[in-house]
Amino acid sequence: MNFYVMTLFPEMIMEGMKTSITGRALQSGVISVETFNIRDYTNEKHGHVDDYPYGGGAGMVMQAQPICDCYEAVMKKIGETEKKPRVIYLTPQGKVFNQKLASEYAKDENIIFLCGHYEGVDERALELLETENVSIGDYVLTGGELPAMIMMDCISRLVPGVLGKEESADIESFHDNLLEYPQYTRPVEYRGLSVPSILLSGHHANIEKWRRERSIERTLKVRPDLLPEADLSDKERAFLRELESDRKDN
Ligand code: 6GU
Repeated sequence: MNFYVMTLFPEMIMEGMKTSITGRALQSGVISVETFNIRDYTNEKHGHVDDYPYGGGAGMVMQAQPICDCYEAVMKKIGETEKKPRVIYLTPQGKVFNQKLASEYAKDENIIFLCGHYEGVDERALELLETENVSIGDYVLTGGELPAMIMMDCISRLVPGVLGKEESADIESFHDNLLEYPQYTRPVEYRGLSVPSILLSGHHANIEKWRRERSIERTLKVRPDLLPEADLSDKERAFLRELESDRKDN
């Protein structure tokens, strides 16, 4: 998986990506990240990349020229490909990123990100690059760099070889539309709080059942919107109905 990031803050991207699991994947070569500084491509003699919006209004708009020239440099670097690489423009005006989109993107060989700043990007640049506009949630950030890093992190862990065998085991964790059960490690007692005794019992079937129930409970409490899509057994459905009626009673 090769990521290309068009940005005004390349050091921010590299500093974030070279840490932890993505850093290890960069070292081993299963993923690559290359940044392109949009400012390097401006024809404006003072190095400006933005200007006032036509029609007035607050803030500045990133101009089409440096972005389009930057994009051409990226495409030249990628070279000939079977299909046109996806160009993702990070914007709160986009469709919302999720695990399903991540799995789709993880199949690509090359992905290009365009990180915007200021009040946005000249719409013609987005049209010319045929961008796919993506948001990471319903809140507003100062720029597209953090969203690009979040997306690269999420996509990377789906690329074969990025996670170790142990880590890969829970790659499906969000797929079945249930939140994770609570985890505990040593010691058995900490500040008066004990590990649930069932986890020390060694009875694998009971532990599995307990974990599934805690997952269902937690999902009902904080993400009930996920439950209609969750894959539950008849017994688990009955357990859920019981929880729901308990909640109504209280
Ligand atoms: Cl992709 N960009 C910015 N600037 N803010 C956001 C976002 C993206 N997604 C959520 N908020």
